[in-house]
Order: sequence, then structure tokens, then C-alpha cells
Amino acid sequence: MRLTQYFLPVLKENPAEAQIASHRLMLRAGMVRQASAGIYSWLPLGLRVLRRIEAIIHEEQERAGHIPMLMPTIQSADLWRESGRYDAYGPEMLRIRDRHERDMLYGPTNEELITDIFRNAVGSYRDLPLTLYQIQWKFRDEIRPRFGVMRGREFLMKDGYNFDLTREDALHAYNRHLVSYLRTYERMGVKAIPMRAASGPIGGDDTHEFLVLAETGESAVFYDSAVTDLSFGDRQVDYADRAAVRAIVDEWTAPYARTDETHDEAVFAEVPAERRREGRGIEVGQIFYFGTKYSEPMKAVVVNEAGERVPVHMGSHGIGVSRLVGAIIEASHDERGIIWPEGVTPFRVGLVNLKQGDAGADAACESLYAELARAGLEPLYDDRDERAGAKFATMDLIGLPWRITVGPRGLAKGVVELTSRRTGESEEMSAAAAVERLSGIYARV
Ligand code: P5A
Repeated sequence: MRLTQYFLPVLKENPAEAQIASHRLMLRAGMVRQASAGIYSWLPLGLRVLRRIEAIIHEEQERAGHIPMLMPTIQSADLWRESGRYDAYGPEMLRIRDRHERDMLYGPTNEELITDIFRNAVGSYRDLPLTLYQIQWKFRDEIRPRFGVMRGREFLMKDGYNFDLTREDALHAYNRHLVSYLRTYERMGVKAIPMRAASGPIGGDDTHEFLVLAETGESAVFYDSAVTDLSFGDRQVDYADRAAVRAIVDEWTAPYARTDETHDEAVFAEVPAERRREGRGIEVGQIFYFGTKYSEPMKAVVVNEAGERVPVHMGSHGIGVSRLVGAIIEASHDERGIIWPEGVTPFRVGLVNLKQGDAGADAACESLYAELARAGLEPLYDDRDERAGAKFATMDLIGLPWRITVGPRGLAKGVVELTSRRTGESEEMSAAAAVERLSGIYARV
């Protein structure tokens, strides 16, 4: 993409309404604009990040054997009356009446709708296990939307729902989700720690939240620092192997890690003092096992091997897709701007022409731009007629992990400069060597 042909409305000044770094930087970098309180338009640069996050989620969910689908944002109130949540959900639910005076709502979550789809299609244990998921917009009329996309009213969520014959099978689904989420967040370049939490309006007793540690997080957290040393790495997981999946869950959930809702001082006191940590975190996901909470009232039953009709065991599993964009920035920025992890960066490399209009520099940039694109390195070429300082400031603000700088002086020596946004370190090398270096880096993402 050439910057002169893109839509990147960056702001020079800090917007007054933004209280935290991620909100400020998302506005300044031209990623989002507020449409009304807690409701945002995603501008092209922001959308690219959102799409990257979605792509990682899809890959990891399908790897775990879960099946993508798409449900509508607007739902009928009738299903929610069946489960009893229409009244229970309260003012967070945006209620709508259509022209025929039918009660509708903008879905805050989809347990009822998916249970309805399931009960109309599945009747036998032979069709289980089944896990369906979607990535779809949700609406929750939060009393205090704030921090930009972090606590929005309209927000993008990955929501998955498992249907199983027994509690044991459903707990395996729960474990599959926990493990696939560990992998998912790690690929996005953030450390999200599974913590025991409370279930709220979704229900059930077994639930973990995934938290990214950040001072601006809304949840108070208590944890054993040992949990922050764990990393998933490139281990292969056989999701059909219950014991193997369980072992990974045990590894991550053995160290003490809880939100304030489930925190227990007495248990926490057993953690060696030097490893006890208190802090704040951003909830970027939550998984639930709630058994037959929806399947019983909504009569989602299957016939088991003995010929009996039994309600299915269910759970639901969410990732805050739009919130993650803010959370990743909270965890990865400096005073000059965003620092994208390679896994979610909107463009993989920025190309800066130090002397636009100089025939040699222009030609070198054109050929490098084509080369980078061919190598799948998705370059953003700053081809504006601007001072070098302004181009660097824009690149630093939007946070691409790598920058290649091309200018007449380097070209005379046959080199360009490759700079890391994270460390600020620069290295001179031939254009071909820079393409090769970046190809190697992104091959590991
Ligand atoms: C799980 C999937 C559920 O709704 N039902 C379907 C279950 N869980 S949850 O924890 O309530 O939400 C899942 C994730 O969505 C994000 N989230 C939000 N993001 C931005 N703005 C909001 N107002 C908001 N509310 C929830 C969180 O990341 C949460 O973990």
C-alpha cells in the first residue's frame, strides 16, 4: 500500500477525551473514530489489525476442531424468555421493537440462539461432540463505556459453544478452549493469564478469565509470578488426546491466579512471599462450563446409547476481539506510539523514501516495494513528499515492527537501513538482504 493512496487520518495532538494510552494511540494513529458513546467506526488501519486477530482466532479454533458459522446480531426476545434471561439480563440488553410490535434485541451473547439451532437439528448422541463458533458484533449497553474499544457498547467477540453428551466430555471441550486460547494469545504477542473468575450472567461454576496484565486494567488480580514464566512455544497439541490437553491446563492453572471476585487470602498466603503479586489486568477472554443451564429449559436433548433422552452439557467461550486491539497496545507501546507484535501488525514493514522525487531513491523504493509485496511482506510505502522526520514520526506512531529507510547516501554504498521499532536498532544491508531477513522473521509468526 502506498501512503498517498491510503486513508490514514493521523492526529498530531493528543485527543482530550482519551484517558489511557491505547485509546489515545488508536485515535492518533487513525485506527478508529467514535460514532457515539462506546460505538466505533473502524478505519482502514484499525480494520487490518482486527482482521489479523480474527485470522489467528480462526486458525486456532479450527485446529482445535471447532466449526465456524455466523449468527445474526438481532435476535428475537422469545428465545430469551425460554431461558429466563430476558428479564434477568437487565438494562445492559438493548431491547428493540420491530414494526409488528415484536420484541427483539441486539444480542449481548448467543447461548439461546445457538441452543435453538442445535435442538432443531441434532437428536442423537452420535452427532456429538459438537463445537460451533462465530466472530460477530455484540451490544451491551454498558453503564460506563470507556477507554475506547476497551469497554465499548458495540464490540466484536469470538463466541463458541460446545454441545456434549456428558459432563466429562464438556470438560474436555472446556480444556480444549483453554489450551487453544493460550496459543491464540501467544501468537498475538500478548501474555494472557488464565485466572479463576466468577461467571456472572452467563452462569455455571467452572470459569476462567484470561487477563493481560496492565495498570490500566479494570480487574484487580492476584497471582503467583511463576505463571508469568510459562510459555506455550511451538509445542504441538493433539486435541483429541484428553490427558495431554488436561496436562497443559494443569500446568497453567496450578499456580495461584485469581481475579478479586474469587480471590482467597488464605490460599494466596501459601504462595511463597517473593512470588506473590497483586496488580491489574484487562480481561480479553472468558470460558464457561454451565452444564444444562440452557439445554434443560430450552429442551436441547439427545438420545443416548441407552435410548434415554438427556439434556446436553454445554459451555461457552469468548474472546474480546475488538478489546484485544486496545489490550495489545496497552501492553506494547512507548512515548512515540504503538509497537505492534509481528503476529497482528497491520502492515509488516514500512518503507520510507528519504528523498521523494530523487530519481535514484524513487526507483530503488519502487523496486523494493514490489519485491516486498512479492515476498508477502505487505509493505506500507510512505511515498509522500514530506520531511524524513515527519515520515519517521508517522511510522513510529502507527507502530509497524520493521522499517526500511532508503536514501541517496545509502544507495551510493548499495545499502538500505533496516530498523526495529521495538529496540530502535538499525542495520545497513543490501535491499535483497533486508527482504530475506524479514522473510525469515515473518516465517516464524
Ligand atoms: C462466552 C461467549 C460471554 O459472553 N458467551 C459467549 C460468553 N462471555 S463474556 O466474558 O461476557 O464476554 C467475552 C469477552 O468479550 C469481551 N467483552 C467486551 N469487550 C469490549 N467491550 C465490552 N463491553 C465487553 N464485554 C465483554 C471480553 O474480553 C470478554 O472476556
